[in-house]
Amino acid sequence: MPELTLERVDLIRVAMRMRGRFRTSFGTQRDRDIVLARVHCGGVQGYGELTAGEEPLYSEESVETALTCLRAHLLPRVLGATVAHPADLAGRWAAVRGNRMAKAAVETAVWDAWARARGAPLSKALGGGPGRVPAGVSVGIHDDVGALLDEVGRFLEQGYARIKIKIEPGWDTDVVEGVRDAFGDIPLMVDANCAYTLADVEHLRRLDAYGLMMIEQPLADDDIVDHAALQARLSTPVCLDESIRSAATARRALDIGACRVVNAKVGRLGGHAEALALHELCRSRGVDLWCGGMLESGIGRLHNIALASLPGFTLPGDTSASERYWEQDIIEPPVTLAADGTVAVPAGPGIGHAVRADRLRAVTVAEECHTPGREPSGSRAG
Ligand code: OSB
Ligand code: MG
Repeated sequence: MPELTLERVDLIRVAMRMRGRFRTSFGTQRDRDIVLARVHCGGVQGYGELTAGEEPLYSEESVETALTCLRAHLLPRVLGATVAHPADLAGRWAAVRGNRMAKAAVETAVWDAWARARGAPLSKALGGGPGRVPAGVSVGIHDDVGALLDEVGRFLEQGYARIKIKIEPGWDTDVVEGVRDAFGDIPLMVDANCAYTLADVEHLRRLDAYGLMMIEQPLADDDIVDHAALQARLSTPVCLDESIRSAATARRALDIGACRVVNAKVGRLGGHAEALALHELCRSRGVDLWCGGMLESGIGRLHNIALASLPGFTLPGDTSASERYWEQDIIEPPVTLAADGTVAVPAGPGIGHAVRADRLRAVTVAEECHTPGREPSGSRAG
C-alpha cells in the first residue's frame, strides 16, 4: 500500500451565514466561522473541517484555540511526515493533550486524501458500506411552542427519520408534550447540552411519560458519575455527547451505567480513527450509536455521512441535508434528503463530492499555507 507524505497543509478560514438562528442551552448561532484544512500529499489533496465553536461553549476548544494549537503544536509534528495510514498521525501528536477538534481537522483531511489515493470512497476506507443512511434533524430552542411546531412539521414533511428537540430548564416537558400532541408517535428525542443537574431528577423523570428515544447529555460535560445516578432513575435512555471524548471514556461510562446510547462526533473524538475505536466498542457491546453534527459545511457533513455508513451506527444521526443550514453549500452537489428520510453515502473517491473553488473563494476570509520547516505564508482575503 502506498504511503502518504504530508507535504503541505492549508488552513482556510471561511465565514458562512446560516439560513436561520440555531439556539441551544449554551448559546445562539447565526454566523459560522469555519476553518477548513486542505492537505497536499503526493499529488492528492484532502479536505477536513474544524468543528470547534466560535466560542468555547460546547467544549473547551474554540476556533482561535484550535488555530493556535495547529500552528504552534500540531502541524510542526506532522508536516513532512510519511505515514502508512491516517491512524498513524495520532502517534505523532499523542504528547499534545486534548485539542481534539484541532487534531481532527487535519486527521480527517488526511483520511480524505488517503481514500482518494486509493480511488476509494471515504465510507469504504473507514469500513462502512455504500448505499444510504437515515438522517435525523436537530431543532433549536424557539421563542414559542407554535414556532417550534411549525418547524418540526416542515422537517417531518421533508421526511426526516427522527426529530431532536433542544431543551433547557423552562423549555422541556411542555414542549415535548406539544410535539407529541401535534405529531403523535414520531421518532423523537431531546438534547439538553448539559443544562441540568442531579437536583432536577424528579423533573426529568416527567419526560419518561413521552416515550422518547433518548435524552442526550442532560448533565455536566465532565461528569459520568451523576449521569449513572440519573440513568438509574430514568426509563428514558440517556445518551452521552459532550462527555464522550474517546473510546476509553465511553467504555468507562458504559461500565458504570452512565448511558445506554452513544453519540459519536468526529471532532469531539479527535478524528476518524478514534471514532472507529468507539464504533468497535459500541458494536461489541451491542450499544446503540449514532453520528452527531456540529453545524458543519458540506465538507464536515460528508465526513459524518461516511462515518455513519458503518454497521454499528444503529440510529439516525444529525446528518441532515445541506439546505438544513445553508442557502448554498460549498460542495457540489449538496447533500440532499430523499423522501424516505435518507441521505446518500457518496460513491466517488474520498468525501465524494467536489469542493466548489468559486464558492469557497467567495466565503474565504483568510488562508494560510504551512509547509515543513518553514514559517507559514498567509494572506487575508479582501
Ligand atoms: O449537541 O448535538 C449537539 C450543534 C452544535 C453544537 C452541539 C450540538 C449541535 C446540534 C446540531 O445539535 C447538530 C447538527 O445539525 O449539525
Ligand atoms: Mg448534543
